[in-house]
Amino acid sequence: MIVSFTDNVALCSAHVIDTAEKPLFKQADTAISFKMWKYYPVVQAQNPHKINFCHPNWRVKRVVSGKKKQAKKQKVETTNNTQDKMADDNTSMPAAKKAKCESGDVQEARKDFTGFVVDKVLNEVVQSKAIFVQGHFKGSDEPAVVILEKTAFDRDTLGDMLSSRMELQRIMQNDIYDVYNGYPPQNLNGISTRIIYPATERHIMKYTSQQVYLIEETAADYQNITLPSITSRAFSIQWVYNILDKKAEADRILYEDEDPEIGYLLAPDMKWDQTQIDNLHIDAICHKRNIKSIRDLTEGHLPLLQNIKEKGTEFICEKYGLTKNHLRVFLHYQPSYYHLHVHFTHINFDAPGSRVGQAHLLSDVIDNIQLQHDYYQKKTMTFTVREKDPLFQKFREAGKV
Ligand code: G7M
Repeated sequence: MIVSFTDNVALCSAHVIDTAEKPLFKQADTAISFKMWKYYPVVQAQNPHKINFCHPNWRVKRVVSGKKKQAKKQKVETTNNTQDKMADDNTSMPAAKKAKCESGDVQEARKDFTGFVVDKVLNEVVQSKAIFVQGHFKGSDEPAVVILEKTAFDRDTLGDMLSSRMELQRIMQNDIYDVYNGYPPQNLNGISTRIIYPATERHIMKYTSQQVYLIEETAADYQNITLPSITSRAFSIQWVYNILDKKAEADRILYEDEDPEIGYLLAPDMKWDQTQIDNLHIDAICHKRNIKSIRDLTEGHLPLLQNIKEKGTEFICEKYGLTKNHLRVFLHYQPSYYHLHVHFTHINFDAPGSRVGQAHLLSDVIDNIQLQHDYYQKKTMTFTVREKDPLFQKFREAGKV
């Protein structure tokens, strides 16, 4: 996409739509000129691949022309700062592939799974009706992980579903009991589909069915085993920086406090489809970039933690008509991504990772630090870890398991 700005005119060749899929500009493939400023002010335009419109329903659907490759290269260079390197996924990924994974670019949306080949089923969770598949796209030697999960019902569309639009095929009938397979209309029959491509060996391991272990990590274990492992083998946190820099998911940000010390933004977790409040899952991602996990938290971070707890809770409660007693607000230890973030989930939702051994309530974390300023530097932390996780291997090598 080529975008240039004068005082009040934006030139761009992009296919811009509103969320109701109504095209706003028909000349999608040709450069068009429109008085954006007057009617629809642009709030951010430093990144030519991302324009944020003031109108909340607007987004750029797809880029149809322009100097995409060149922009991509520049962006990778500028985002590869020292801190990014610390959190790189170092699992033997070639540099070119890594650059592709970690760029701030918005990739063009896929329309279907054309060319996808299933290689193996990594895991299947019957309770949540989810399946984790490894495969590849024809012509590519890079693996992909696809996660399919049946979504919760949307109460607002039940009327539409239980109508003549739902086809029924009888399975059995007995007295007053009638059982069918129902085939709802396509727009009510979505499956949450997440694609990780190219996936690293670590992603494949993460989604592979495996034994889980409980580990007790002393303060010394953290320094000697966990910390070196985070530095060299943790998942990339480029996606977090993309959100903070508004290179991705900018239109999904719900709330932002821009303060560099105590500020954060709230965005729906990737796993929440936002159709049901009962499985609400929002993440608070802090702006400060050097807090890896609970282990780094000291009393200096209390204003940040309190700001997340108070303002974040207040915002979510007001937006979704909840009270603070409806929310489970917690941090993970170990997290998957070592950039401090806090999970807000609905109390009715048995979210993955909300169990003992992984979740730490934010209010307890604040309280513990208030009781003792270096609580999390001293405490023995107990956590669950999967057998194929490199961290587990490190604890095993150290004779701790
Ligand atoms: O375990 P940990 O506390 O690190 O949890 C990280 C959370 O980030 C998980 O609940 C993921 O679903 C969520 N997440 C992971 N990715 C890659 C993304 C992403 O790209 N966007 C959003 N919004 N959430 C993500």
